[in-house]
Amino acid sequence: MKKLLLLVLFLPIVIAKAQTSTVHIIPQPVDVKQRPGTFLLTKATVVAYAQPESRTVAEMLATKLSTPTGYTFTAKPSKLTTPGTIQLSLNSLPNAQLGNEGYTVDVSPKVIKIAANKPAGLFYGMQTLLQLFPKEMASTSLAKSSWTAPCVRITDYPRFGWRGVMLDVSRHFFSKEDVMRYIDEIAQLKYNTFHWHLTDDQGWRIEIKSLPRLTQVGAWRVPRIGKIGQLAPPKAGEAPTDGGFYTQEDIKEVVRYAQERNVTIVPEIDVPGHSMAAIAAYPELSCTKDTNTRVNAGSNFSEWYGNGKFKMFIDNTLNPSDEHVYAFLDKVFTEVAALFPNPYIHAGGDECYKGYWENDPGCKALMQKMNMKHSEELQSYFMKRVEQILKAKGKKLIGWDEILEGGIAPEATVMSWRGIKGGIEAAKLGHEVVMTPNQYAYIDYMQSDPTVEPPIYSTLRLKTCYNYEPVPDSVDAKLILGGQANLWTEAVSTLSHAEYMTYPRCWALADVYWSPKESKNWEGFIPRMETQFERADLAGINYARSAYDPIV
Ligand code: TNX
Repeated sequence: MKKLLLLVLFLPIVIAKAQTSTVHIIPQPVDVKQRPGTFLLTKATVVAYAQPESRTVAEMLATKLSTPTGYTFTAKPSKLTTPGTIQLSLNSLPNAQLGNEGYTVDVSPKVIKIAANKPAGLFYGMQTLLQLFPKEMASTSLAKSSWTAPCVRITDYPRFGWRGVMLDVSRHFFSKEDVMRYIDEIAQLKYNTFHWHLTDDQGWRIEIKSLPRLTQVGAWRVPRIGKIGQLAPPKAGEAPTDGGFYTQEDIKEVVRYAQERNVTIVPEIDVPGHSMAAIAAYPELSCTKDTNTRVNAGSNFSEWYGNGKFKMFIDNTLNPSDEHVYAFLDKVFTEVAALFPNPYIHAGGDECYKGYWENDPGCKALMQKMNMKHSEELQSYFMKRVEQILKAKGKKLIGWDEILEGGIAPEATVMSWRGIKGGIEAAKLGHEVVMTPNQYAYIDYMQSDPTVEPPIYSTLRLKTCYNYEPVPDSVDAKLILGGQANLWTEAVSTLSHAEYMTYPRCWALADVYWSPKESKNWEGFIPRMETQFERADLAGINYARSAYDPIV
């Protein structure tokens, strides 16, 4: 009798425990309270939106629920929550705790309610709800399952406002369809920023109507002949080998697509270094004005680190002493600013070789006139001019941490990539910072077994990503806007390979940038990741299963 009583007393706890393990959400929500019972999705379920502003997300949810179940849901306007309803509604009184991106999800046996202050929150509530259903809900075709979600009350909001992923489309070109798919994937993980690295030595990828050669010439590689670092002169009729670019119509389409998913796009035009594609199109912008300059067909590494020394063999830098360069940049940024609603434009600033500047009469004269002692000050002068150009167009400058050298532009935001030092220095100077340190957030680095992955010069293990803490000690946490994962693509040429490099590390970093610091728990992450492997299989998303293999 006593035993029976004990069983009756503890049974609900046992059941609740067993059910807790079914809630596998990435990123980990702030608060999950599970209750007994489930909601059963049937073909009679109604997807309702309480206000017109909730309609877009409701329609997305209806589509998402229809594909694997085979039921045909359509979103309906309704304030009612009759049994069998999934309702999306905006809070009439804003809930301060939730902010602009937070949400609550309430699953009871009869109704599911997703509530938020803003549509962005509803979008994230939807992503969470989809992960409450069985993994088959991730399927992109008809699937079989019992379509139940556990009864639960989730309250959730992000730790950081900037949760980004960067994709380099210069070293290898990715079609607009690939880019949209990648954006859709990261949006499901509650990333809200897509940093689009649009230009580099290996290709200029954005149409600038007033400067047509940027894409006519700069978007296409030519075959390399000659030794490393020495581009051979063009042969008559030499055909471009590979490349591509986005028209302005393509860009608008991608921006709209991202907006519907609460993703804002930060475009990057990388100057004054990494500019060989622009210089191939307009050689007069460099110091050497070498008309034999070609879009760099080699990789970044072979080109730059020959003999283990940092040296540029070909001038890939814009001439900071030439007013034509600023006129050129004004044209470029006028068109870029008009295409992207995001207040930030990334202007690069990284790895600028200054050897050609040091020998250029114009640069020397400018240095003398401005009383500069070091060529780093020339880069500082350049970035400050860029900031002025952007400011005149209502935009804010963000750049890689080299923009600190020689004096940072007054209002610039710093992306800290060479570790966290730059981020700390910028924050101490009162500047805003986005953390993307290479040792924690560079997803172009190898992640697992070198025998199955193409070798790259460094390694970043999953657990290291997971354990990353973006706010350094001793800085004002308010200045750390958030962080990113960066995918450079010297060695990545397909979307499938990009996905392989991205997951599971961007699942770990989704927790880092969204979830409360206190909820960090590696052991707790593993089962959530394993569920995510299964969802990815059904969704046709590639990933590196070996990434958490303990033997490597
Ligand atoms: C450094 S990160 C670069 C990129 C390379 C990357 C490779 C940064 C601002 N510059 O040009 O692709 O290393 O890991």
